[in-house]
Amino acid sequence: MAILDSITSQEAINLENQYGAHNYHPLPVVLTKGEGVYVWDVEGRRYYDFLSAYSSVNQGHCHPAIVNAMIAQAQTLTLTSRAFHNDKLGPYEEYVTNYFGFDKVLPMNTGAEAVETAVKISRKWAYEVKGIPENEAQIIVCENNFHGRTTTIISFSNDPVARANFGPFTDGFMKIPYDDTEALEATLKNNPNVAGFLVEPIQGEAGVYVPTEGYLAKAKALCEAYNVLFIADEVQTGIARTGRLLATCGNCDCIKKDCSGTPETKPDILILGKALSGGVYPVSAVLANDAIMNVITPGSHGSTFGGNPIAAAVAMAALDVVKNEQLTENADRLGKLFRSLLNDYISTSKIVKLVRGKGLLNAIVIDDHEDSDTAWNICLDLRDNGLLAKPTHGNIIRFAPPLVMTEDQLIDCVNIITNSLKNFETK
Ligand code: IF1
Repeated sequence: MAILDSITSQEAINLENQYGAHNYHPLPVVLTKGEGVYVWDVEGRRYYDFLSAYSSVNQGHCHPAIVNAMIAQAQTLTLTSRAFHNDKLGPYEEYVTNYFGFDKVLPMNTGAEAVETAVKISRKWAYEVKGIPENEAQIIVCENNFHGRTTTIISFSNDPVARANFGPFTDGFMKIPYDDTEALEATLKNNPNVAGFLVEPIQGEAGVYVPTEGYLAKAKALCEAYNVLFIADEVQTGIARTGRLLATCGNCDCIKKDCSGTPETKPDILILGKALSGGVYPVSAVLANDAIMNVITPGSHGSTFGGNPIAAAVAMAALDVVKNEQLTENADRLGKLFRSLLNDYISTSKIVKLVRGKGLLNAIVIDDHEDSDTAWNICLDLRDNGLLAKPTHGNIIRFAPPLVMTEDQLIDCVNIITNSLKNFETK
């Protein structure tokens, strides 16, 4: 059947319902175009995108520099597999390892693949370097984590919906409360076979939980003390989203100078995805220094598309945009303005409990029980007022616009958000 050259929103939704697996419950809006901070639906309505494809389009939708890099490479050489070398992978590997300050990178495609890769590297390091008995390695994770949807990753999730009827699960993971270094220390003290501690610097899906100041530094120090790998999943928090190049960067002035992270919180293994490509192509990466990455030998890990020429060209262009357009500084400045303006509203609100976040990764908590539909209805109202956002768990609405937003656009969005919230203050 010829692809329809124009389609109504309802027709598109009907096709998805009939022919697509029902693994999402999207907001009822059908998008057909994206540019910068805006997206348009098939009826021509324009919206501010306040989700950024879960922090993938930090550089704005269809950034010309990134798209042009993809077009140029796509017209030249798209994929060689790793059976042969190509002229883009080495230059990209040099570029991205220097950009983040690590010796080596293992290129993958999705965030979950990168998390799985980090798990495998940590285990192999535990057996071959640390000397943990084979098949005894443990990785510590946090309750309410989100690291992806593969069977091994949901094995260490505590989200019943993400786990239901997908067993049996993978062994070798221990859960502790998030933002709790005492629990981490106790677990490290009582378990000699820990390979690594896998943590989100901010728990995104759980509801944008920002840990207490010093948590990451203390966690890294404990990992060092117990010879355990500090593994940071920055798939969602990385690439300038939180007002630092990485959320594991400390509060130094790295946004003012070239810096490869703060030593006190620099991870042993860094996991990146999403905005590594500006949302143009699936690109993820695992970075580590030689003492860890050199456990990987030919044949021990791989991927057909991992490190392909398009991914390499797109990622270099996407990271260039972050530096050239000073997106880290912009996210830091506009994030502070966003939370300040929202707090002004919250001081008189009966339904919004708080706003929290870092940089342009923020969320508001609606003062309602988790399974109420208030947050969903607020997002429908926001859609009707020209802004797209979606609740994360029940009563929490995440706000994550592209980092290319201007101050005037942000103020316009805050007005849209507060006007919609006012419609629910009396309900
Ligand atoms: C969905 C949100 C969820 C991630 C972190 C790894 C991955 C993700 C910290 C896996 C992916 C996406 C997945 C998407 C919704 C979105 C998400 F937090 F960003 F909102 F689910 F929690 N680490 N997050 O956030 O990366 O394999 O998807 O490339 O699965 O519903 P991926």
